[in-house]
Amino acid sequence: SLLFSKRTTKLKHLIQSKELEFIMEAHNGLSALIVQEAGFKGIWASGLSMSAQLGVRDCNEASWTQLLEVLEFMAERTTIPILMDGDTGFGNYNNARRLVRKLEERGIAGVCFEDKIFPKRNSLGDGAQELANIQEFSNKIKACKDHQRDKDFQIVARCEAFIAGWGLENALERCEAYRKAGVDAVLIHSKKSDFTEIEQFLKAWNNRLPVVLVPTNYYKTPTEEFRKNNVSLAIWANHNLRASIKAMQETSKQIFERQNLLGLDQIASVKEVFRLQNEKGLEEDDKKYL
Ligand code: SPV
Ligand code: MG
Repeated sequence: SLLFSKRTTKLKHLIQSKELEFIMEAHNGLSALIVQEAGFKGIWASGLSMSAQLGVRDCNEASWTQLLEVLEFMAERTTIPILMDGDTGFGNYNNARRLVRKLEERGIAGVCFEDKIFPKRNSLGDGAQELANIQEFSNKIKACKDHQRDKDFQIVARCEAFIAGWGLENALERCEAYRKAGVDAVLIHSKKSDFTEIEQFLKAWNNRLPVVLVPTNYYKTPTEEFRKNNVSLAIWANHNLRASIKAMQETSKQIFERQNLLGLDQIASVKEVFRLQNEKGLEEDDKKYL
């Protein structure tokens, strides 16, 4: 059983097994715990969400050590594996491979690197996107695989060819190069609202390595389509962040307008806050140690 396995081994299984699996976005210790309690087997440490919860843009405004701090809290409150959105690796092969070691030290199970230029821009925005040189990015992947200490630590290569306006041929050429460089899985991204370009990729790719998807924009595609096309992992990439934004906006507005705290039935109780913080665990320890 995988129950007592290392988190890297668990993530490896999620990615490498034939079954379609799902991981859910979290962006701090609390949201990570909430994802785990909901039943998910893994967590996506989204770059968009981690930067947004800090109030900054998703273009590497937060430094990688600031993100490490966030990730450490996420790992502390959970036992399921965390896949970090590592953007472009915060520099060249040397910066990326140092990040890999630091992630291993903090209990993070894997990282996803995308083939763009530092500082990256979010893939769902309207701006132009510049892709990394294929050879340079492949070497970055190889350096990271060579440098990891735990053989099960997962590295996912994210191909942004469709995002940058290139076609199927470029996407396949890139993913094949990353496969040859030794990556564990490929993530093919799209910002189209339909599944067509991803489906064409999946058919042509033909399972050469496990494939990860982020169906934020083509969310209307039935999940069954992913299963039929042998997708390995689907990432629900930003939905806890977006849920919390709406809840906080509505709550702040209501309290501001009414100048009282009546009728806030949608908020969690203070008791629930304590439960999530594991106040009870400390009470029990106090009896033993105080
Ligand atoms: C993220 O969640 O940060 C991602 C996915 O990288 S996307 O926002 O679609 O680029
Ligand atoms: Mg991202």
